[in-house]
Amino acid sequence: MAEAGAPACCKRKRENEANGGSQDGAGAGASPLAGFQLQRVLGDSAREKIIFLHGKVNDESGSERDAVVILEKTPFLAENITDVLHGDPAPQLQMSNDVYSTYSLRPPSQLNEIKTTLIFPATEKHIKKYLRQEVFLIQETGEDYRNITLPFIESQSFSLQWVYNILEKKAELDRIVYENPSPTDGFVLLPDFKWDQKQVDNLYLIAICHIRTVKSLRDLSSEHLPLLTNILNEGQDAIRKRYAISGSHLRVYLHYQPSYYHLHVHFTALGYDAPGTSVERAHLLSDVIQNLQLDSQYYQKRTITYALRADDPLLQKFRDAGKC
Ligand code: M7G
Repeated sequence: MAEAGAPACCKRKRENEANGGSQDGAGAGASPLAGFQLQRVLGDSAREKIIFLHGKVNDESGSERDAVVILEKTPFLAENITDVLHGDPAPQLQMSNDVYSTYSLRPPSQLNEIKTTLIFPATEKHIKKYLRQEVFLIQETGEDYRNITLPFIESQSFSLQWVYNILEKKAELDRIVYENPSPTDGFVLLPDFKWDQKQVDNLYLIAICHIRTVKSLRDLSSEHLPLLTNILNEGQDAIRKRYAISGSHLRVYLHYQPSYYHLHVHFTALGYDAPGTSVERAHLLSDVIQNLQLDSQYYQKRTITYALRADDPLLQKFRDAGKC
């Protein structure tokens, strides 16, 4: 079991990546973003300063393919604030009243970065994932899981290629923070692609287990307790060493339903209101461990409540079965 990668320093890691240090080809060649033709806005949030876009991009053969682009304004870095305030052009006064005034600042481009995620080519399922939709709560019994959900996820799920690329060290190798290489009880810990790694306030890592037969919470039994306790203890330890954040400041949880059916665990900074932490989706790893210690078959038996989007074919399956 070894802590992998360069010494702890988000900033240095970033410079590395900017210089082409990433081993998954990031930065090589022209970006498909340059040819992105906007089709529609799938969703946005003024509060989170994020927008999800569907567009078309020509692939290498010149055929038009679907693409999803996510643009997100990044959090402020305390070390840059002086440059933002004192920058050129000077702040423009918008209004002034008594002790109150508002300004518009136009910081230099290097202080005005936008985190951009591209999914290309994107499938219909990717587009739907980011399309804002009405959601409905489902109560899935163990039997519903076996009769309705399992056949559905076996027939159509997102590709796990990106997960296997990480486990096989074909992608994101230089981003690995920690690895326990045991094929049964081991995992790889690395930054989630939602995190730009510029500040720890919105820290977000994922632990991906080596074992490939566990799809989700539903497949867990007491035989997985060594794996789960390794993820919790060694994951927290590695994050404390790398980012100086203690276990008591981390939210460690699984999603049910996940988007990707290969067991993985989310680590987010407790003070960060990370997407996907609502009670109808997030299951704290420490609770999962305790439940399995009480009953090895806990997650095969219990009813789990979660939300499904209006256009999710799984919701239709539950409706067809008269379950909602
Ligand atoms: P999930 O619970 O299956 O679904 O989590 P969610 O995406 O709806 O939350 C999968 C996690 O893996 C998410 O937090 C994603 O941001 C993250 N993720 C997805 N992809 C495709 C990648 C990737 O290629 N690299 C990394 N590092 N993280 C990813």
